[in-house]
Amino acid sequence: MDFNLTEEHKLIRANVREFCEKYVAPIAEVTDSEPKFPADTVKRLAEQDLLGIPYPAEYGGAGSDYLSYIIVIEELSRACATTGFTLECHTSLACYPLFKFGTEEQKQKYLVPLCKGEMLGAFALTEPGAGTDAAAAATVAVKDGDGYVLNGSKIFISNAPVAGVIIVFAMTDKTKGTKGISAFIVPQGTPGLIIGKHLNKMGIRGSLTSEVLLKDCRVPEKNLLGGEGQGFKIAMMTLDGGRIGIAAQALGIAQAALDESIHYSKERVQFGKPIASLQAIQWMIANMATEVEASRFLTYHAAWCYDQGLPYSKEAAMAKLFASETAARQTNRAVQVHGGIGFIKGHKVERLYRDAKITEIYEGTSEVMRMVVAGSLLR
Ligand code: COS
Repeated sequence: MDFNLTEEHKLIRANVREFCEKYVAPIAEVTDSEPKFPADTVKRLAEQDLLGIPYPAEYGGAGSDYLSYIIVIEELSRACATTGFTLECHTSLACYPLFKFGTEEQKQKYLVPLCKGEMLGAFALTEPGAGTDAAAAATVAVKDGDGYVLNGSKIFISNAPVAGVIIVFAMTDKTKGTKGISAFIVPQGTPGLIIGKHLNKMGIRGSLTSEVLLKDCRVPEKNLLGGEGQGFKIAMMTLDGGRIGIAAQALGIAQAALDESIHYSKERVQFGKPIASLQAIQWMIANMATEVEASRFLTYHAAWCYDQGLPYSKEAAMAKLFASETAARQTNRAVQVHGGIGFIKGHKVERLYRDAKITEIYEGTSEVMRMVVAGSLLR
């Protein structure tokens, strides 16, 4: 067993860290406070060939492995959780279903421009009445001649306002439950596709999240992704990979909380000495570092399973569960180490504290992660 990263992985981390120091960290505060979508950073990521990291070069990707992609998300999120998530949502939730289930024509038309960074992608599954119970979708797609007409509403759809294409899930046969859901490729600008209200979030504030409304939105039959009734399986498989991405985002946030706490505790003097010399602080730092390292092992292991072609649904759920709860705990501790200053707007740990929360919720809550883990152990 070798716990070392390869030279290639180390190089990717070093390059992305340099990129973050130059372009991401300096605008992270403004990205959060205004809030402002980091459009220039996304352009720069595209120039660095980072918008389709784990997909083959023939589809415009970088042809790297999943672990490389996970390291990039971790490093971006360490500097700015909004930026890490924007890339994760695009790569895991929009590109993956096209790569895995798309026809060659669909890949050429949509996956290639997504991976080249000519447009961003989004994934529209959640509805006001169908969150954790994803199979309760009320959005319908009715076959009409050589196409489908979609009607319904989606909520909490990240990247939707800036996406060139959205993967939309809708019921084609309500009588069949999970087997009645289908996935559709809906390009921005399709009549009847309406980007609704922008949602004002607690954290990852620079990422754009909105409602998506479908009003007699007609797509051609060739925009059906996979077969009719394949939608739930496509969504679940897509989310399995996405959960490793969110684990990496949480890992980056937790690492940043640890970095800030180490730095501050060495500088801050109380009782005539740096607070790092106090056992209360040392124990907090030791606990933080241990849990961050455990998150990293779980997350990299899940990515390794993906790369080896092994099952990774349970591993992804464990990684996301542990890394997201670790991020929430560590950012809380980081604010505690900082005291009053950590509670003030504009301080990095105040932002990290808010950014961490969503990792316990999206792409499957911690409760769903426990269901997936228990389901795989007890079946
Ligand atoms: N990969 C492939 N297929 C999967 C799968 C996976 N990871 N998970 C479930 N399936 C299949 C099952 O095999 C089953 O197929 P069969 O009927 O052929 O056996 C089918 O999907 C239904 O599975 P199940 O009965 O487990 O579905 P449930 O409705 O009980 O849902 C949970 C299970 C709660 C785990 C699922 O709905 C879920 O993950 N919800 C959270 C959704 C989510 O993450 N939302 C966030 C949206 S993006 S921010």
